[in-house]
Amino acid sequence: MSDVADSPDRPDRSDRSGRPVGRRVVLGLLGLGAVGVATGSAVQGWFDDHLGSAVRASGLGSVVPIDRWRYYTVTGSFPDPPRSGFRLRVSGLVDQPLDLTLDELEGLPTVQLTRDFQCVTGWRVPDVHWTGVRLRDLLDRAGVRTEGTALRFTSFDGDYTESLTLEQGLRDDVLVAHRMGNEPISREHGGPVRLVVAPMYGYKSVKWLDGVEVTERVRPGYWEVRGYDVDAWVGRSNGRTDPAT
Ligand SMILES: Nc1nc2c(c(=O)[nH]1)N[C@H]1C(S)=C(S)[C@@H](COP(=O)(O)O)O[C@H]1N2
Ligand SMILES: [Mo]
Repeated sequence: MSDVADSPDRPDRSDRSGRPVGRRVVLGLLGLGAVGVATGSAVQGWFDDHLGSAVRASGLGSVVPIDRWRYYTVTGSFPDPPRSGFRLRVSGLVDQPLDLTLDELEGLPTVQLTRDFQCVTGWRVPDVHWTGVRLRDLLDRAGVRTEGTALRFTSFDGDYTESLTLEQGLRDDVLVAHRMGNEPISREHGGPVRLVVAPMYGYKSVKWLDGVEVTERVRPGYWEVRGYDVDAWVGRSNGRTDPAT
């Protein structure tokens, strides 16, 4: 997946192995060192899509530590939304638009969720612990009008967008998260607030979330207009309907 292109590729404190073994090392292990040297994002994306699953299926996954975070950003930089001026807006087809400060958001009833986080390119981080507000609770507060059947999410980065059907967005395992592993969500992971769509691939989980708009129909998001499935259920979607671009 070409979202690797602009992303630093380094482990953080969540890395269980503590060893920063990159794709190039994995490629070397597979005897594809030459490909690794030529590595461009397209090659890496191809590797992730085609060999990542093969590595796991072969059992090599148990010796190759592929379960660590990558920090992604499509803009080439990591925004740093100020905590003080932060607003989360819930707008569109609602009776009562919301415009929440961080304090207000954090003051709402919270829920906890521990789930594997899986990127469509093949990496997965087990048992990530999130704290946040159920998206459903925010939508209840705003009052979704009958014409509203879908949700559009925006990021403070100005570029990234995502979508869900309203039905998907009302699930128990969809959070507007403000804590990760019992700490505020880091800037790199999309803090102060990120969407967490636990049953779907990572691209649904918008970082630096600043807007939720109730819409009349699904408007495909950033990766979806680039060929990825709108319904991104882990294991039930192959994530991509087109060849890599
Ligand atoms: N704003 C924004 N949100 C984003 C992305 C991005 O590039 N920008 N990448 C998505 C993808 S493809 C994945 S797998 C996860 C990665 O989350 P992480 O950077 O915290 O590891 O964020 C998702 N949310
Ligand atoms: Mo991803």
